Amino acid sequence: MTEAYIALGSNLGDRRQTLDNAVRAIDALRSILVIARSSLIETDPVGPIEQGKYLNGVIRIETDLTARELLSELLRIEASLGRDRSSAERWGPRTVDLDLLIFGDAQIDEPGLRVPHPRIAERRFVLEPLYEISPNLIVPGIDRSVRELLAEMKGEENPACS
Ligand code: A4P
Ligand code: MG
Repeated sequence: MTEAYIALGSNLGDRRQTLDNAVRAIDALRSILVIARSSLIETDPVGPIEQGKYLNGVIRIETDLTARELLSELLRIEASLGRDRSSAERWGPRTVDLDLLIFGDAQIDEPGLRVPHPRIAERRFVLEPLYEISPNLIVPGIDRSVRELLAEMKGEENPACS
């Protein structure tokens, strides 16, 4: 069994309903057990595209899937919840985004699969919900805890207080 973390995001449609449905669909798989779930927080959109606010959250799961199998299940669930990638621009609005953040202690850099998620340490909308459920989790490769990464981010934003 591997412990893994998945980021949830939505900024189109009934965001809360969609994310609830996503967690339910993940938990319904025989190969995945959802063991912790953060609150859903409203966040300002990050990135160059003007778009609505997001709801973001994180879940912790246990699974006997491989990282690649898990990602393909996540992509399948995104599609089943109505995410249409054909017209989607990168960083743009989406009904649901499921990102594989961390997969045990794995460090993977292959076409179509990068773990830990390459932007995990820069994103408050990921670190804050992760902090709520796993403040002491060490991010593989970066070798710092979620608590430390969040504290560093706060320092950066307001150097006078660091
Ligand atoms: N892929 C590779 N590794 C992974 C992984 N660890 N997890 C591949 C998920 N996918 C992974 O993903 C593109 C491809 O990356 C997948 O098909 C998979 O094979 P995507 O979700 O279609 O691409 P994207 O989300 O448009 O781009 P990207 O760069 O992943 O964007 P992010 O990082 O997901 O950012 N602001 C707020 N406040 N909250 C948000 O949730 N999200 C984004 C999207 C922008 N701004 C945001 C938020
Ligand atoms: Mg994504």
